[in-house]
Amino acid sequence: MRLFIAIRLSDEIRSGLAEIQSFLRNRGVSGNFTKLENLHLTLAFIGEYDDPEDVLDAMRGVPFAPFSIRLDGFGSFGDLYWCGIGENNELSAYVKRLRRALAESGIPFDRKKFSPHITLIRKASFDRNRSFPGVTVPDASMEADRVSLMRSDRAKSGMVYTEIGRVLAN
Ligand code: 2AM
Repeated sequence: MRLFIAIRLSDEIRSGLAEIQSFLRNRGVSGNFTKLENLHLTLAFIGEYDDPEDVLDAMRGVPFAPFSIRLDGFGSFGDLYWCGIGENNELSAYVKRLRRALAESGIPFDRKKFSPHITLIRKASFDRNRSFPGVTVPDASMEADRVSLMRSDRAKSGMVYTEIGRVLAN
């Protein structure tokens, strides 16, 4: 199964993100817009791995206190558009410890540098003769008090992400 570790987002954050998506859609940006229920913040992408219990054990070995995350910044990686998460020492420290625990348990994961973002549109395109619309990121934050192990499946209707386990903050 295809696995990743993520923070699931509050309704408030997701509706803020949906506002950005509608704004862009209304100004002529097209592409694969992430469905509301699929919006999440990935902390580590594991990929194909058939022992989720192993991953949960590694996650349980990394205790954390609840911390706050806030939407901040908008940008792109090529044709993928994202909304960022504000500079956050607690989040980066947790991700560092989490990734170390995965490595120590021999669980593979994508080692690309962690750059906290929520993907809003994949394969985005817009009329290059027009300037890209200026996005205002809504002021929205949430308390992260759990981290989820997610399974990703490709369905006819698109990607389906299912939480298959979670660890709670202390
Ligand atoms: P993305 O939104 O930047 O594509 C499920 O695919 C989640 O894992 C997405 O949030 C995706 O990030 C993230 N991810 C990180 N590295 C990935 C990789 N190498 N392949 C696929 N998804 C990856």
